[in-house]
Amino acid sequence: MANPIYVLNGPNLNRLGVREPEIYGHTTLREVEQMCRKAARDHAIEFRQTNKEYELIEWIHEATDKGSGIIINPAAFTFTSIAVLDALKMFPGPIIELHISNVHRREPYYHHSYVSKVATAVIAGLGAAGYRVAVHAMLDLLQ
Ligand code: DHK
Repeated sequence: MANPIYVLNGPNLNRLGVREPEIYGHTTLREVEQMCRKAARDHAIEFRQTNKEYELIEWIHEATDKGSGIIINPAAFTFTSIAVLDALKMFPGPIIELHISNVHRREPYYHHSYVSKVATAVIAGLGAAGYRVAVHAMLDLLQ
């Protein structure tokens, strides 16, 4: 069995479905998880969300020891956390940075991503469907 793909989600994403639906849509995080598992077929997925920066960092460390790829929506930590960047620098496999919205069309404080410095690829603006695209892309990268 291949090592799992870690799908990691940062702060406020637990509120998907009711959080600014005009931006993030009506799909819930649970539905996103189901979408990822369906897209991954028989490849193992670790799907997690946290509002705690330290916990996201610890999960990146866990993925470094046990995972094959990381798909990460760091949410607001994207733009603020050098600690998340430093953790991702240790990951030897492919990293896909994911945003539901097109952050580059939004407020200027969403325009600079620390995570993009280490990401293999960035997906932004596809809505929740971006997670499915990211899983398919990750499976290709892991071939
Ligand atoms: C999610 C968030 O919570 C915001 O902080 C980002 C990102 C955008 C998203 O589009 O998935 O700016």
